[in-house]
Amino acid sequence: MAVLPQRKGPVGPSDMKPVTKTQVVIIGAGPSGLLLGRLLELQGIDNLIIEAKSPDYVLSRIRAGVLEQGTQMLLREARAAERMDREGHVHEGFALSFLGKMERIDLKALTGGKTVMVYGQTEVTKDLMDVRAQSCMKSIYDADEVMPHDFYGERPSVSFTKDGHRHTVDCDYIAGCDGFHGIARKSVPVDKIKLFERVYPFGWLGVLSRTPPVSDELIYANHERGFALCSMRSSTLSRYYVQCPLEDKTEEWSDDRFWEELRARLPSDVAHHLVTGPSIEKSIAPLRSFVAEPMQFGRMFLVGDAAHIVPPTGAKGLNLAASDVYTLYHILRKRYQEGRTDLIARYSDICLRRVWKAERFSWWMTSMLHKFSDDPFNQRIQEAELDYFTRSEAGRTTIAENYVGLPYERVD
Ligand code: RFL
Ligand code: PHB
Repeated sequence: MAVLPQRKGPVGPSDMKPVTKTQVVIIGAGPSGLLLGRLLELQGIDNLIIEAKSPDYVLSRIRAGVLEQGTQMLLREARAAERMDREGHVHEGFALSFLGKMERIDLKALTGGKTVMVYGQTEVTKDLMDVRAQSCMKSIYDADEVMPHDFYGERPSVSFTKDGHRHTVDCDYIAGCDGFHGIARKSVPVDKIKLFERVYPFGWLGVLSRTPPVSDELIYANHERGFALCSMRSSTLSRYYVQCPLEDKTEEWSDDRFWEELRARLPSDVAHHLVTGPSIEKSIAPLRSFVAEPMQFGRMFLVGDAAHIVPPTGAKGLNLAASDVYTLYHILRKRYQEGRTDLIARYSDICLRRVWKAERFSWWMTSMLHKFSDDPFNQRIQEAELDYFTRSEAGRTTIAENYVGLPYERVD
């Protein structure tokens, strides 16, 4: 029987009775961990979230902006979508820019009515934190030395240090939702896991500014100077990116330099309309493709960035995390409500089929849109590929159906 807290909110064990047993321990309070925790809670499945950082730190990370319909559906099922449905912006298309022109991908027309929602990951995380704070499920933030144990046996546990005290929580299952640098994947014996990786020779310099977006829809730009992306969070908040050398530091990029470089990579009529202003956040992110196989190790599952990373060019990372959550949520629901222990072993295969397709799309978009070398041959090939795909309805449909998100596989 789990010891549940009587107080609401993310509190540590120092000021309340410590939890010693629960059904599912979730490591990491990013979007994967919070969404899984909430969906399990609504099914009456007891869970504890253990997070290494503080709530403010988790909320300070500016990341994804584009949600597939499957991700939106899950947030609604989690009853955490009220603000998304009110403040998010439905996008029916986006543009690919190359050779000084723009070609629109009409997502809605090409996919039989599917669209995406522009709503920031920070807001998704905040909404999920808020619903968790109102529930009786417990979250422990600022936990040190988090460690999963005995997941190949019948009685796994997770230990951690909080306020100088070491704690251990027994559980039935562990969900490793702790991102690429987390402990869950690293605690798997090396002979039980296979890693696939591609590191790209450039990064994305991202800027958030309180300026109206240059366009109503996202623009992904191929240019001989390098890739650029025009995105947004709202009608008054823009998010822009330019490809930059990996070794660059944000201090080397004054706001003026950033705006000048962005303008140079956009078609002139778009550049002309760009409204600039002081940056309110500026960061450089490396680009990586990465997959860990399998994604289940006895009674421990890897979920989201803990198991796979995609370069952000296809807007797939958060959405893939959500589809893992969908699969694990249904497997655990059927395990607890119908006694279906047979489904546990299917988690990895179901997830990886979708993961590899999103890996392929993200890698392909990255390859087609970024500058990899000074060789002008590569630039011409990219332009030919963009021209070929955007002129053909089959080509546009391929891009659109991947961008809105491939269907989820049913769990039964
Ligand atoms: P997260 O968000 O990394 O959360 C993991 C959490 O685990 C905690 N943690 C630990 N907790 C306990 N013990 C430990 N030992 C721990 N180690 C780590 C961390 O503090 C953290 O709170 O993983 P999660 O939940 O799987 O979510 C994945 C998404 O964050 C990620 O895929 C997306 O942000 C990727 N991404 C995008 N995805 C999209 O779907 N659409 C987009 O438009 C999009 N744009 C982006 C992106 C990622 C970017 N960057 C910076 C990598 C744009 C960028 C620039
Ligand atoms: C973002 O708004 O941060 C964003 C949008 C689309 C992407 C990547 C990032 O493909």
